Amino acid sequence: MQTTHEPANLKAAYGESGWYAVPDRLPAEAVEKLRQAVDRIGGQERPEIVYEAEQSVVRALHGCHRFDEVCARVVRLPLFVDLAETLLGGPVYVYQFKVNMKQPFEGAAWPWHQDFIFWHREDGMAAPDAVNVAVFLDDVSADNGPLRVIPGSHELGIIDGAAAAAEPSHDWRRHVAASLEYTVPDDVAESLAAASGTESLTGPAGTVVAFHPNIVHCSSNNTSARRRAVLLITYNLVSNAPAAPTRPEFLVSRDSTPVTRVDSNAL
Ligand SMILES: O=C(O)CCC(=O)C(=O)O
Repeated sequence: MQTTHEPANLKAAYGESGWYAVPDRLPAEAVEKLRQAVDRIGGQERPEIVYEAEQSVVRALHGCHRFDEVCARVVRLPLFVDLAETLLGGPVYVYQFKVNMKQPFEGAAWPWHQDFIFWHREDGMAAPDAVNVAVFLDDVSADNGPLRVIPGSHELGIIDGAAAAAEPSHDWRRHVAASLEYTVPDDVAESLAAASGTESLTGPAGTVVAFHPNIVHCSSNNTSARRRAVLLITYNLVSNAPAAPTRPEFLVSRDSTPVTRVDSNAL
């Protein structure tokens, strides 16, 4: 993946494409600390751990910034907080923290979807004034299930589909599983992709990419022998915090105190 834009044009580039590849990478030592944290947490039995359908393979770790010191510090790194505040235009807090593991051969796909519909319909988030910051903890290439985005699709708002029109299940497990509750129908995604193309978010471990809550995205199965762990930190504008979310706190933070920065080498 190329760095598509100079930092000075960050906001304009993100506004146009709905995603932005940050020129700076997270240093290797910090990535290693996070990989160790992920291994440590993934070996525990905790409600924050979600498994693939087979129940033995870890699919994702949620809300780790609430109980793990390394994860608590990573969300406060200036690289990420500066990025989120620049894109959103004000103080932010951590709305969601997850590591999607995409284990070798077993990590299952994510169908085409948008994130904001989950936050809006399930949590009552008013506006898509949030941003996902993806941090690659492993090298990501075409065969280990990279995220794929449709540039510009964030401008379409919530795309109505059959799933979006249906009565919500209010089962949070359907918000983190391969059988997602709110998807963008394949035919809609395919025609958007035919018109605008797609971008695969690939790159070495430490790569940082921001993407918009309404961008249409998916990822395929990991067909390789290499893991594809990606940390996703969702920052939300403090003024956009939903009033009374009901999903588990490890999916939706209730603490909307603005994030304060740690030193860049604090990991
Ligand atoms: O980790 C992935 O490949 C996709 C993640 C995703 O789309 C999501 O968590 O909403």
